Amino acid sequence: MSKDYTTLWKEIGLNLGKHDGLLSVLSDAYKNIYLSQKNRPEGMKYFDFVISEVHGLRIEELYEAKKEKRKVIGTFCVYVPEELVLAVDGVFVGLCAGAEVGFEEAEKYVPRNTCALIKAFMGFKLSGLCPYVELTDLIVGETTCDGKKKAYEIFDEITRKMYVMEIPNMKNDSDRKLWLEEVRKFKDKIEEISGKEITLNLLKKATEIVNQKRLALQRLSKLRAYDPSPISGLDALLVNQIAFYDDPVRFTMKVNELCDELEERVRKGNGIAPKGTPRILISGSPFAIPNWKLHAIVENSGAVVVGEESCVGSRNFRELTEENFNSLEEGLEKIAMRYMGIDCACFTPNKERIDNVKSLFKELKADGVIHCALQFCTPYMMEAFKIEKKIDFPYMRIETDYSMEDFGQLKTRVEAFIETLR
Ligand code: BJ8
Repeated sequence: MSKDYTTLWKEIGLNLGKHDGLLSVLSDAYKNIYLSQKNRPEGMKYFDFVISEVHGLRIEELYEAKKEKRKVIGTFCVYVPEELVLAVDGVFVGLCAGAEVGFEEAEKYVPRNTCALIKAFMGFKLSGLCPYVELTDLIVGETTCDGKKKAYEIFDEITRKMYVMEIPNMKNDSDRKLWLEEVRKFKDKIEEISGKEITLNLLKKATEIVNQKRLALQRLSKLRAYDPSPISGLDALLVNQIAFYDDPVRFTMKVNELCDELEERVRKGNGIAPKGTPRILISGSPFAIPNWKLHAIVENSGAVVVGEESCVGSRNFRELTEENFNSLEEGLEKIAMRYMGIDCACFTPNKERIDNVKSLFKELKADGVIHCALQFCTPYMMEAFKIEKKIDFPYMRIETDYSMEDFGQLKTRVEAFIETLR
């Protein structure tokens, strides 16, 4: 970290002792997993810096933003429309956590067999380790899976900051109407909390900013289709994770700079692994920071990850919001429509997801798919079987969590799978 942030962390109310311990574990993990990679693009230096300052400079930025009366809005899901938060000059941050931290505390509130993502965000808060939660003015949940729905009720008792958007389970006309109404209500809530009115121009500008971010991530994704891939899956995953934390305009600029460099690499045939290295598409539950386990296993087993069919991945940037609206109401409709296009496993039926896995496999010229569901995540565990029956390419299913206990066993299975692709 570039400086000592202890005073700031104390003021926010973090548990300083535990927090120091967390940072030291994370910094070791980052060195081992990320900084040990060979031939990384220069452009990754920015993202290394962001990670090193994820509880430092970025927190200070949020703190300063609050002093300027800007509102910090935390979320857990890609269904929450970022455009509306940016339209009031708010700061939009993801609150999902990807480490087995504070689980003992979390298990005092939720059953042991709750998915790791839920236990992690609760555990971080209950252990006084998440500066983002502490700085939020509003935390927006959504009625996706049952685990999240019920966890938000408890999280509200702990934080008193929750607002929950109702997300339908189907995509019929009546569901779309309900969702549009939810988007309208969210606009009202954001206006109320920020004390600012969302105008047509503000919404247009915000839509453009979010679309530019998605376009940069699409550009990065397309570059991974080359063989050899110019960037490792680990590095691309990191960029996709940081998309939920960084300032969107700065982030877009840095991703585009990275892509300029990757294009140059492609021209020179400079890949992260030799041409012909087995190429893996990972599909399934989201990978929140610092969940790098599966990517590390795959890339240390002689393959390269070329894409993530996940919310920390293509599900976050695949669709743009149409910008050609001429009234606020029309803008809200376009936003509602864009977000209803997301293919989370919480929907039924969810045929789009199978189609999207197939087309991503083809676009990225993958050799095999590893479907990864977090343990106890029923929607993704169920869809893993469904996808397997509808595809005709190499595929393996895994269920895992944030612990390292299954590392060896997973590595053996992944190595055997990669061997079949050679
Ligand atoms: S749009 S995937 S971000 S809900 S892993 S908490 S589903 S039991 S995170 Fe998600 Fe939105 Fe869907 Fe994406 Fe539940 Fe599964 Fe846990 Fe999950």
